[in-house]
Amino acid sequence: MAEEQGEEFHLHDVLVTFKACLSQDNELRLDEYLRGWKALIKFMNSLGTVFSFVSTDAVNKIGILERLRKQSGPGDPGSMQAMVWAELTAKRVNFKMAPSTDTEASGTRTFLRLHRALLWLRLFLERLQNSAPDGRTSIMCAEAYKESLAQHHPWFIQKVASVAFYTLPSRKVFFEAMHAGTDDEVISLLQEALPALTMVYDVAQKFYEQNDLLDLP
Ligand code: 1PZ
Repeated sequence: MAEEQGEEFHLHDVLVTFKACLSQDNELRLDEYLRGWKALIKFMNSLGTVFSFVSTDAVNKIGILERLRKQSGPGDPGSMQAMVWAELTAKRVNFKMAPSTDTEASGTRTFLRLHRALLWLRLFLERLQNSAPDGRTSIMCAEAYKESLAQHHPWFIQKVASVAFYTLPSRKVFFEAMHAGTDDEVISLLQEALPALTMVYDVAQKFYEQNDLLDLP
């Protein structure tokens, strides 16, 4: 796929990938989802090393899901829903305890971690899209975090995150790093990307909610 070529991040790649994530009957294709995440990590890394503690965890979780994808048999449809059903049937999902190793971690709880982070991204990009040219990314990021991931993180992670937000580059640098043209072009691409991202998020949210999986440790 085009988005895996070269090191530079293009906002457009994320859009294409997240648009390709859902099948007509709303099956969420894991390979596309993980590809979208990898593009996002590339973006985050292009902003500097301060966020390595964030990207290390995300990269790790992408790795867990990729490994599970590789292990799945030829009949596997490759969707998030199929993975969750298979794990539930095999009693691979631990409802009581967090995994102590990566190999113990179910795909179901690992996907949930990325899914929660996707809400942060969505809230952050919404703010970025509507921000004034002198808008502060650190504030947008902190607000989005408070409304999403923070609710699932222990206080010490919240503290580290809140300090890290102050080191975020400016709106101008963010826009440039997206490699999508002028500010107006970035904004119109965001306007297109956000509904695609939201649809993917909503499908997963509804599925986890219906199956009572939103609080997996
Ligand atoms: C570009 C700016 C990036 C700001 C990112 C905002 C996210 C804030 C802070 C997150 C700290 C993550 C440290 C690790 C936390 C883990 O404990 C949790 C729970 O996993 P568990 O311990 O249960 O196995 N991990 C997560 O919540 C997943 C977090 C992934 C964050 C990825 C954000 C990526 C954003 C893409 C940027 C374009």
